[in-house]
Amino acid sequence: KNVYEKSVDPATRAMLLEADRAGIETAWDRFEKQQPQCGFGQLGVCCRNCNMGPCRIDPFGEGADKGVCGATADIIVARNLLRMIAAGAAAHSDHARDAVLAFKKMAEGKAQSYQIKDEAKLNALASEYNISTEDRSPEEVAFDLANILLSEFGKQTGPIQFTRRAPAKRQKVWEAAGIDPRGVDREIVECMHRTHIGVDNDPVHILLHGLRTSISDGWGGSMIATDVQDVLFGTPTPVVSESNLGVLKEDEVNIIVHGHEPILSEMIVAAAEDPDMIALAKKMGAKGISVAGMCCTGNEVLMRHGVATAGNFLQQELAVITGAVEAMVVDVQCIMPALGNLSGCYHTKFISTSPKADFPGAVRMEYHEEKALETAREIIKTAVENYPNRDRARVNIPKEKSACMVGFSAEAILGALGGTPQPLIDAIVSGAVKGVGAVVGCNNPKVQHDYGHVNLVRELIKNDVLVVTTGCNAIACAKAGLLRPEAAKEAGSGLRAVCESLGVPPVLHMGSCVDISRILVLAAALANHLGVDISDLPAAGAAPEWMSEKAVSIGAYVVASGVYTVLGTVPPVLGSSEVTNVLTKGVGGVVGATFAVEPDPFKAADLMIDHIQEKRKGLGL
Ligand code: BF8
Repeated sequence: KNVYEKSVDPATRAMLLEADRAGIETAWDRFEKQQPQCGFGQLGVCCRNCNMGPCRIDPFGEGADKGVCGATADIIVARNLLRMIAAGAAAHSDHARDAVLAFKKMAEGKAQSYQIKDEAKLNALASEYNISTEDRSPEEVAFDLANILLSEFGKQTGPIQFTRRAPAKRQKVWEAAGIDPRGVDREIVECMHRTHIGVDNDPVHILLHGLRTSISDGWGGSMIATDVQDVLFGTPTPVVSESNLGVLKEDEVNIIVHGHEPILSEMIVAAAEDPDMIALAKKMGAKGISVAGMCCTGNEVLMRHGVATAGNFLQQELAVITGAVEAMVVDVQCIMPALGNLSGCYHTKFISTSPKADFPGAVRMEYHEEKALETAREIIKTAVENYPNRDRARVNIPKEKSACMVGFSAEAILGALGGTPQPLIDAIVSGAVKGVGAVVGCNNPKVQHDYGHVNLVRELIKNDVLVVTTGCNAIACAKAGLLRPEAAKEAGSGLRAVCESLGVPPVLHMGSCVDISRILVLAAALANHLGVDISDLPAAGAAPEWMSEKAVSIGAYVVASGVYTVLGTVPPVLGSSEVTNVLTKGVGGVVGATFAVEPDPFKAADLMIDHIQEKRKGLGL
């Protein structure tokens, strides 16, 4: 493949050419070397769950049709999918746990770098949990809230509180199907137990537990992460910024924060503003210090502070290849271990900070809440002192960058509408806005980088579907200029008029991947206002370039919440016709929504629009 076939993004193309010229390998090259990828793995029919195996089922029906224990392709595929959901839910929810632990330390006065930034949200959460706020300091309230939230993770019986934010009709659906979740830790442990040799061997039963686990992520772990982070760092409101590799500076110390947890990136952003650090940068010959984000921690600081985003998942190596990054600072999730070797070819310091995540070739600067700002300062200092090592001859920053308006939390959207979803509902009823499309998820070298994202979103807005976005899709949209209010010109006339009257883009950036919980809250607000279930709304979801296990958990909880979801890359389930049928048809009878797979973004848009039209009819619109 040439660079044009690899990505639609000009900055990415430029850096891929540079990588070729410098003889540097990227994910695309490693992807090529993996071809042909293992057919058994792609179909999901390989089982490594015990040491009688590994076993694999012959998809052509000529060889083994059962593993040593007797597990069929249906059982193996379902079990493998359940383990993917468990891993994805664990990643989101363990992130959430760390946010709550930091929040608790803040409340105890043990993490002085953090404060309560959104007291109104703290009080709203306290009232949701019946925690008294009268005559009590915010920290006392926060302490009680932190303890209750911590206990939610391991709640053994009964649903956790945030799942009660779902419309009552949705909760009944979950109860009827036996998938109303308990605490996310319990559900994940049960996934691992059920998929151990000789436990759960009914594909439908296994998949139902997958839905249950995913709900405990979306309406549990992920939602806890979002809400606690909002209390600690502020609930996002609209802010303007820039995106793509062109945000890196020729004459400043460039620091990239990459990963997922704002607990770290917030402190880096704060420490970079320290006048002593800026003075040191000047002493080193730089004009200043510039922090840019990557992936979801980038989205967190973009949403709250307008910190520019350097790119999405497949651009992480390219950032180093610009030769202009003094430090690539990472915490957890979606960080390629390849960054270690790659940084060694440049002057970039690859700094890992999480006690949970180590990488070959990384400098470890472990990060603990008690000394948050101190560690952040040390990290900045390391980056600044690395500036003189920058080899000017190797600096190659692509010029491309796009403006973007971001920061559309559910609160900000409702606020912009005057505190009630009614204006949006009126626009949907009048047909000016046909419905809402939630487009999210990763990059994947199986797909031309950003092609699926940008084309699907363009097609939706052209057809008057308002798009809400998170994660790497949001960054793709930012780079393509779709997060500017002027992008309303690319929308159909109805959506365009609505956006222009509100001064907002037709694609609303709602945050990181844990912030898909914001989309759930917005969907619940719309459904409750109309007195219907989420599955009745003219709404559809999509993940055009997904690759991570987190995305599998997200897809499952979005469907379990009643939203039809189109995947752009094929999940490893085609080895089982039963599992494939359940996901694309049968599950509809249980939760009122199904999955579809459609790699072509134009056809995917058609599927979503058809679904939206059908739901409009159902509502009599
Ligand atoms: O959590 S979209 S590649 S960065 S997994 Fe990862 Fe996928 Fe990007 Fe954020 Ni989400």
